[in-house]
Amino acid sequence: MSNYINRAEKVFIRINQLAAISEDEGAVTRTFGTKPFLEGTAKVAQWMKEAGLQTRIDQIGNVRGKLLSKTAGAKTFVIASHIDTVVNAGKFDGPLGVIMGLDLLEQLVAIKAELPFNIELIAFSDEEGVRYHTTFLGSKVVTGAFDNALLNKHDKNGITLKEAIRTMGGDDTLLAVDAILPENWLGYFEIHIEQGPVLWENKIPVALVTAIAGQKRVELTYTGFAGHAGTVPMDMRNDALTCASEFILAAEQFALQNKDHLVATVGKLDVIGSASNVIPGEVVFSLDLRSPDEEKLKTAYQHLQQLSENIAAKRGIMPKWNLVQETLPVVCDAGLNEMLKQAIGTSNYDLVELVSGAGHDAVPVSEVAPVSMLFVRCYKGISHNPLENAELADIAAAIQVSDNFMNQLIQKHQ
Ligand code: HGY
Ligand code: MN
Ligand code: MN
Repeated sequence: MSNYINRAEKVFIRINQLAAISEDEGAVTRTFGTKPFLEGTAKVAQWMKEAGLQTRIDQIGNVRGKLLSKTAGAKTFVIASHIDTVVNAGKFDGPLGVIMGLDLLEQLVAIKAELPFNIELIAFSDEEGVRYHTTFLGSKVVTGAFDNALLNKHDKNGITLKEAIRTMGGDDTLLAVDAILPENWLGYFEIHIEQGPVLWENKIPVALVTAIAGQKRVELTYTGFAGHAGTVPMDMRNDALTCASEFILAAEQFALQNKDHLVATVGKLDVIGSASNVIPGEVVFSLDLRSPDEEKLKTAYQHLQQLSENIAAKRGIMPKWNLVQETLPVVCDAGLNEMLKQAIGTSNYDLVELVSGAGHDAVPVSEVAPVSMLFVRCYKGISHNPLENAELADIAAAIQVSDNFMNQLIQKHQ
């Protein structure tokens, strides 16, 4: 176990080095295309090069390191996660999977493993979708699913995704060239903190992910009528913010009544032209809906859309409902999961199988390849929060399981 602890210590050092590269003093924020983001990709590229991987940064800023097989025409097994973060993030969500993947490849290089397939380590450039409010930009390029219409999306400063790519030094006309063709994929493995409390509560270091919840991201705009806070009587107002507040609490109530299969979150809300003495005339806010059950997600979406219209009509507000992004629930590959199960058993850890409520780059990858994920126990399940943390022993355990998993995969394809 001491070897795994030593490797886990090196993972921790790199986690902290990457976390120190941030847009915000004293916090971890590295969003797509910013200067700290580019410093972060350069750091990861440097580690990959030092590990002896064939390294490049692709047109959308993914950092990619390849370990080649000597077998002609060998397929590619991808180990990946993301290195962009939410605002005021934790250190582990994303980077842990990339840095542990790097450790696995360093180990294979150290033992001069004969690879029957190529392995590509990828640090995806935009899983969170903070800047352009649409996720998986990096992984969609690698899977060939990138929609060029996204290039015209504007960020809050009016900069298009196309401009952001070009500013980073990328060429948006070559994005398709960066895809791994469907026939060349062998499979996908992503290590990620659980971002939930199950492993923490049960003091178990790792879990196998059986499925990933589907999600729908909506942008709602409520348009009322701005007015003077002091002169407009309460019963003569079209207040966009109180309308949004009624809808938000109703959506929360609905999700609570369906909490066994549904979560609903309003994470962003902007009062346009806000001032303390102005009745809000326009509000723009987000709605994030998730469920592992495709049908129930659809029903909840339709119910809440109707609820939004009813509340707005009652208050004389004009509602706009824009579905920004949606992904179907994903089932992880049974064959890869069988090997992960064995790896967990051989490493003498209890088997825990979880559905992921969080989205991951494994979602777009599941369109072109069999996917597998290993969750690592994290402090009280906290994530998207600077308190996010993981323990050395749990990371060491995840390294032990992942080593075993990779060895099984290599033996299977020898
Ligand atoms: O939102 C998510 O589930 C992920 O953190 N991007
Ligand atoms: Mn996240
Ligand atoms: Mn993540």
